Formats: sequence, C-alpha cells, structure tokens
Amino acid sequence: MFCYQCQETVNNTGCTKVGVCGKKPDVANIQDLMIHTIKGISLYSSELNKLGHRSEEVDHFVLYGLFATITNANFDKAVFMEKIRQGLALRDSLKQQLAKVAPDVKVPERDETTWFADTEEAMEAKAATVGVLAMEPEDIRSLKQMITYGLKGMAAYTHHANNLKYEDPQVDDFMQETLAKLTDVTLTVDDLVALTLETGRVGVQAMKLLDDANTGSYGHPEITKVNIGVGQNPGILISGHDLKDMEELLEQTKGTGVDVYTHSEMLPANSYPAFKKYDHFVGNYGGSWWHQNVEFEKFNGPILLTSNCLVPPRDSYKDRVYNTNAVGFPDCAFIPDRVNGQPKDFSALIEHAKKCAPPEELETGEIYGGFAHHQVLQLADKVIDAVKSGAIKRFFVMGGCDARQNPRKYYTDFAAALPKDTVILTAGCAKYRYNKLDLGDIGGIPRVLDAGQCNDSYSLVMIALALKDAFGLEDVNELPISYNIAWYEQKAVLVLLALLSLGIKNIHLGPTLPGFLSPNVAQVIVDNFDLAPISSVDEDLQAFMQ
Ligand code: FSO
Ligand code: SF4
Repeated sequence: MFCYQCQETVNNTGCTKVGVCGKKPDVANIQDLMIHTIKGISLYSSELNKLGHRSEEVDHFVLYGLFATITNANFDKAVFMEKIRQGLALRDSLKQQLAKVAPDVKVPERDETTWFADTEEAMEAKAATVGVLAMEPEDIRSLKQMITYGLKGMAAYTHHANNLKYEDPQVDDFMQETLAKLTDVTLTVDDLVALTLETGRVGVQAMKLLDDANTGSYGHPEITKVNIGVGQNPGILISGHDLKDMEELLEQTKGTGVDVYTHSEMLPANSYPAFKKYDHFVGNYGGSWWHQNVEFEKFNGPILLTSNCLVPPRDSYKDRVYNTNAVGFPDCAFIPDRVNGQPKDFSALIEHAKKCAPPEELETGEIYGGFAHHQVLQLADKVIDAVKSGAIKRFFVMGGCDARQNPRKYYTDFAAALPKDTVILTAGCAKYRYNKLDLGDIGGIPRVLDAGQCNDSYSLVMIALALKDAFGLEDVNELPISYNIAWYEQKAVLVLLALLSLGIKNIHLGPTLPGFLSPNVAQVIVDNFDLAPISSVDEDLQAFMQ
C-alpha cells in the first residue's frame, strides 16, 4: 500500500504498512483499483456525455467510487470488490454504447479500458499494481493526486446534493472528463497546474450546488443556541454531512420516545429551520470526529454515520454503529439507499435505541451556530459599522478540519490569543478546537461565527465577497480578513483549491503542508498564491496583524 492523501500520513510522506486512519493494506490497494475502474468508465462516459448521452447511473457510480475512497469513509474490502465488478461491467457496456452511437470516436486504449479480473485473487494482484507510486515522475504524480483528491471532495459534496435531488451535470461532466484526462501520460506540469485551478473553480460550483440543496430544502440556517447536554430518553446519534438522512431520521423518530443528537460535522443541522421544529431533536453530543471512540461508547445508543469520518469502531460499541451512503465497515450494519424515492428505513436503529440507556452526560451548556451567509448578511449593517468604527479590526477564517495530532493544539492557542477586536469565521470540524472557549462578543456579534460544515466554507466566501462590495473594494484580498486554515482530508483539499481559484492569497495552511505536494509543486503554489505553512502562534499572529 501507499497512501498520502490525508494530513496524518506517516511522517508526512506516506502510509506504507497500515494507515494511521486504520486502513489496512488490502483495503488501501483495492481503493486504488476502485479509482482505476472509474477512470476506465470515465474514458467512455466523458465522450458519451459530450454527445448528449448522459447517464445518471454512471454519474452516481463515479461519485460513489470517489467518495468511498475518501479518508475514513469505507473500510470494507468486500464492498469495493463488488463495486469494482459492477464497474467493469458498466465500463464495457459504455464501450459498446459508444461504438454504436459514435463509431468514429476513438477512445485511447489504456490499461484502464482493457484490464479485467473476476476472481478475488486476480483483483488483489491487479490492485497492487495501480497505486499512487505507479504514476510517472514525482511532480506529475503530485499534481495528479492533488487533482484526484479535489475530485474526491467534490464527489462527497455532490453526492449529498444529489440525495436532495439537486444535480449539476456540469459538475459530473467535469469529474468524468478529469478522471479520463488523468490517464494521459503526456500531460505536462503546466497542463496539470491549469487543471488544478479548474478543479477549484468547479469545486466552488459543487459547493454552491450543495448550499442550494441544503438551504433550498431546509431553509437558511439561523442563529441558534445549540444544547450540548443530554436528555432523559434513549437517543440516536447522527454524524457526517447528509441532511436528507437527518430529515428522514427526525421524521421517523417522531413520537417514538427516542431522541436525536448530532455529532461532529452534523452539528450545523441544529440551525436549520426545518429541523429546529422537532422537539425530540435535543442538540449536539461531543466533539469532532476523532473523539468518537470515547464518545460513541458513552452515548449508549445507536449511531448513524452518513459520511466520513468513521474511526474503526471498538468491539464494545460496534454493534451500535450503522453506516449509510458511501460509508462502510466490515460487520457493521448498513442502511441501504432509497429505492424509487422512498425514504430510507431507519426502523432498525429506532428499535435498537429503545433497548438502550440514555446517553451519558459529557458536558452541559450551549454553543452558537447558524452563521451561514444568509444570516450574516442580515447582520451586515451591524458588522460593517463595527469594522468602520474599529470595534472589529480583523476577521480570521479558521475553517477546515480537526484531527488527532498534538500540534493541532496550535488552533486552540491561536483562537485564544487573538486580540479581542477580532472575529473568527469558521466552518467544518476545525471549530471544535475553539468553539467551546469563552471568547465573548463584540457589540452582540459573537467572536466565533460558525457557518456550518466544511462545505459551508462556500458561505465564508460569500460573506467575504459581500464585504468587498460593501466596502467598495476591487480585490477581496484588500479586506481585513486573514486565512488560517486547518486541513485533514480531501474535502479540505477541494476547499483549498476553491479558495485559490477565487484568487484568495496569503492562506496559511496547517498543521503541515500536504505530504502529497512535491517540493517543486509546493513551490509553485507558494510562489503564485503566497500559501504559507503555520509557525508558532506568536509569529503567525504578528504576521497576520501587520
Ligand atoms: Fe471534518 Fe471528517 Fe468536514 Fe472532513 S468530519 S474532517 S473535511 O470529513 O468533513 O470537516
Ligand atoms: Fe494514511 Fe491518511 Fe491514507 Fe489513511 S487516508 S492510509 S492515514 S494517508
């Protein structure tokens, strides 16, 4: 195995024996083969798409392949084997379809279009040959992997939007076209740098699609005090990013005596008008994803994982973990997709919950949420006045991810050390490093404005663009906003590429720069976008406040 797609990769160079995330070598390899398979599919489907022969089945299959290989999503080798078998059949049927509808279109013969394996052994043997290191020179590999990771993030966001029946064929076309291009060994560094920025640009479109889907379905998030304590009833804990699952779970648990709590990235669900109306929706339980080994244990009831991040569950609570969408773990229960538009069936979780004790209390109190673009823009006059009067000197965008390693304490220290006339704009699970600190408010505006999930970084960009207009500035970089972003997995890669494509400069990225950036590629990004790693809290604060 070789995997360096996330921030916790061993020595910031690559996991080669087993993933820090718990991914075993056979699963890592089969995930590489999954990507190889969807590239083969995309070589045909991208041509068919251009000819107007789109297929929802293909769009969703490709999304699945990308999403399921994201960090901490799916650890189940058997699932990948089955999907790859289906993928090979799909590839070959597309090949026949293309030959029929456009006999003149020649798809290049590459390993992705010709390989075949039907036994487990043959698949495993093949899987061992198609990994990251099989790819050309270091800089080309680095860029191609960065683009692939951006596509994985894009697929995750698009998948959640699709679940709400929001589709954008341009985004699907781009993913398939790009996967097809990545099989081309003649692409140059310049070609790939351009494709990287294009990935960011389409990433903005995918984030907008999900924002439209979430707010169009459930209303605009509004300022909400979210309870972080517990009630007396047994509960179901829902984690991940999928709001359609949230809706159906709330609806099906109504009147059952079972409460619902959010975990980690599902916290922002508490701020949507359509969900706030449920009395049995108690609040949020616990912190960011990596605390789950302790918190799932104490929750006592069943847990629904609607997307990553799943930590390999302990035996003590494994029977309470239910996965859905692209998430998978051997021997854990799986809730199948909707059929013919019918809701998913969460009755197994509900019956399970009824036999469980109520959650053990971890903490009490409330935290603020709901500061997505619509809500913040309603407060725009107040915010603009505060900037003009000098009450707010600077905004700090501190979105992104949280993860386990000690150096992430930097973000808690940084938030605590910020001058009192600064405001943090956040999104994603990075917020858990500081969202329970008492940082106070500025004239009634809380000093931590939480826009929502990592995909709601889109909201932060909307806010920045609106402020730019309000102050009559030419360039968004002239605003008193600094970017100190924490990353962990591939959705954050997409968010970063999206920010770069919007021309945002001077982003500080930590706790380390990605291990998948070769020295030359890192230099190109640093030179063109003034991207910088973090250093110490003091040094960074000084640099930012200048
Ligand atoms: Fe976090 Fe995990 Fe949003 Fe990610 S829970 S790390 S970028 O999957 O999703 O911020
Ligand atoms: Fe290692 Fe991260 Fe890959 Fe897991 S996802 S194997 S931790 S690089």
